[in-house]
This record gives sequence, structure tokens and C-alpha cells, in this order.
Amino acid sequence: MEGAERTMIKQCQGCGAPMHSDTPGTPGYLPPHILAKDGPAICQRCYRIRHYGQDEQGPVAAEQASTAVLDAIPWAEGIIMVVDLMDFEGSLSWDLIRSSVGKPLIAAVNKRDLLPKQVSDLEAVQWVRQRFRDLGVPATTALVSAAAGHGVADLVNYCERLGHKRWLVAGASNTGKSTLVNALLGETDQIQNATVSRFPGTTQNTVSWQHKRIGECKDSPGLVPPGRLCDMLSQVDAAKLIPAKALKGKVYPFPKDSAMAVKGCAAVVAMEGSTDAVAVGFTASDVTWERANAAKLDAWLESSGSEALDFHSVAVNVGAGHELVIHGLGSVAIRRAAVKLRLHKPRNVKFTVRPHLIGGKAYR
Ligand SMILES: Nc1nc2c(ncn2[C@@H]2O[C@H](COP(=O)(O)OP(=O)(O)OP(=O)(O)O)[C@@H](O)[C@H]2O)c(=O)[nH]1
Ligand SMILES: [Mg+2]
Ligand SMILES: [Zn+2]
Repeated sequence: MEGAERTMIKQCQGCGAPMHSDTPGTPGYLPPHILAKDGPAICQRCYRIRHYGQDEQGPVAAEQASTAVLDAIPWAEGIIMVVDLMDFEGSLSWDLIRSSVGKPLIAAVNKRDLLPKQVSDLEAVQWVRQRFRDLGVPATTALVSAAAGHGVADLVNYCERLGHKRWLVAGASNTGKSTLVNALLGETDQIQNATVSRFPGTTQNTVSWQHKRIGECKDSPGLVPPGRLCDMLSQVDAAKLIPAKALKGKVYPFPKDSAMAVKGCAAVVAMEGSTDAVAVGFTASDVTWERANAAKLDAWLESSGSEALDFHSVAVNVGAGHELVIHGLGSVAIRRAAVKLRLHKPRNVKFTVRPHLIGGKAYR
């Protein structure tokens, strides 16, 4: 009887893990007397994340997340792909984009609240649309701040107009999928909402929610796109790199031989370029770009935390008005004159050169 009830109920409404009373300290665990109660419930891990901000159990395995998302795609009539505006290229999941072909793909470009005020919604949307065109991503853009509720009503209206009734909310880990699901549900009468945390890998499996206007929405575990620096560190070090603060720029003159670094993570050295060149180092996390001594970069880079990263360097040309983005870390925008620079980064970390997100009005 008890076993039958268990298989009937039970999935954690916060993270999607199957509920059990077998192994304390694993996702989905609840003591038997609580698990036996009726109604939706959240597991002990979700409870600890929500009330103490702690996740001792660590992230969902990348393969498990990927399998859960790929399994849900045939079910979905439309995909809401959540992308982190602060780590745009780094948080694009190409596996998801490829697997979504043939279905409406809405890119909910999230964390708009972290952009400086000088950038208007229109500018940001135009920039995102152009990036999707350049990258060949056939997505409709919805600029949102799931945490602040910005753009969420427009997203609901758009989904409703399309008329589909099964929506999969998917994307890279920590982009704000669960926060968006909660914002979509808004003032509905759901008893438990999706668990949100600053640690990547919170959601364990797909979880269904009923939305009055757009039908069934599924939250899903975060995919891990290759090449993000934050995914190569321990959970504690990674948390320092995860975009959670207003995007901040540090402006430095960037003539030949000058250098900037984020301690333990990456550095850039100007190899060729005019004395007029200026670099703006952007991050939206607990780390910042600092001026560095080009001759002493090794010391800067080796001060990484617990993990031993394998650094290498690569030459990169960055035009004026463009920026070098280091996936899962931040960017360096070049102003006034083009620069040929040398980028020092951990070997598997990817980078992109793109037109700048923040135009001429800020950080001139
Ligand atoms: N500033 C800001 N932070 C946000 C926004 N949306 C989500 N976050 C934060 O981003 C972090 C991750 O949010 P989640 O909703 O748990 O992200 P997720 O994509 O469900 O993450 P996983 O389940 O781990 O894949 C949390 O610290 C959120 O508070 C937003 O619109 N603005
Ligand atoms: Mg989640
Ligand atoms: Zn849970």
C-alpha cells in the first residue's frame, strides 16, 4: 500500500526528483511519515535550498539533465528556451536549438534587470535579434527579467496567440528557467512552486505545471553547454562567477603591452594597437577585471581557487566597437581603436568576438 502510494504521487514539486525515503541526503528524499501525507510536497534538499540557501547534495548530472530534456521535446508543442543575457553565447544550448527544429522556439532572454539603465529595451532587443541572425538561430526573442516579472506578461500573450498547449521551458543551467516558470504561473493557485537557487544544477527532472491560459508548462533541468568557465570550477568557486549582479564595467587605457586580468580565471594583453585604444572589462558576478602587469601574468592566473586549470593563450583581433566574450566569465569591450590582443584562458573555455552589447552612451 505504502509502496503503491509512493509510485503514484510522487515527484518533488520543486525539483522534479522522484520522491523516496530510501537514502537521506539524496534529491527527492523525505522521511516516511511526511512522504505518506497527501498532496504535493517538496523534498528535503529543496527545503534546505529554500530555507537555508544550502545545497550539500550538488548539481544534477549533466547526462541526466540532457536525457530529461531530450525526452521531453517530442511531448512539447513549443519550446521556451531561456538564455542568460549576461552570458549570451555561453548560455546558448546548441543541442537544444538543433533538437527543437520544426517547433516554435521562443528565446526568453533573461536577467534584463542586470543591464545598465542606459541600455533601452529596444536597443537590447535589436542587439539580441541581430545576434540570433548572425548565429543562425531561428528564435523569436522575448526580453525578460523573470525575477522582476519584466516582459513576462508579453511572453504569456505571445504563447497564447500561438495557441499551443504544451510548453517546455529549457536551456542551460542557471539561466533562470525555474524562476521564469514561477513568474509565468504568477498568481495561480499552485501550492508549491519550482525551486530556485544560485547553484547551477538545481532542477533534477522535468516538472509539469498547469497554466490557465497557455496550458501545460514543463520546467526542466539545466543543460551544460561546453566551454563555460563557471562549469569547470567547484560549486563554491563557480558561484562567484555566476551572473547575479548589475553588469559593471571597468575602463582602462589599453595601449600595446598593457594587461587586464580576472584573478585565477583569464587575462588579456594588448599586442598591437593604437595608444588611443580603451578596454572596458565587464562582469556581472563577484569577480572583476583589474589592471595587471603583463610580465607577471602567471602569478595572476595561478591564483585560481581549488581547481588546477590548464591555461593556454591565443591571439585575437578585436575591432573598435566589438567585444571579446569569455564564456561563463565576462567580456572585454574595445573602444576607439582596434586591438590585437593575446587572451590567456583555461584550455577548454570558449570565447566569442561580437559587436558590443553596451553601446557608446555608457563607458565611453
Ligand atoms: N538578476 C536576476 N537574477 C535572476 C533572474 N532570473 C533568475 N535569476 C537568478 O538566477 C539564479 C538561477 O535561477 P534558477 O531559476 O534556479 O535557474 P535555473 O535555470 O532553473 O537553474 P537550474 O535548475 O540549476 O538549471 C538564481 O540565483 C536566480 O535568483 C532575473 O531575471 N534577474
Ligand atoms: Mg531550475
Ligand atoms: Zn526537490
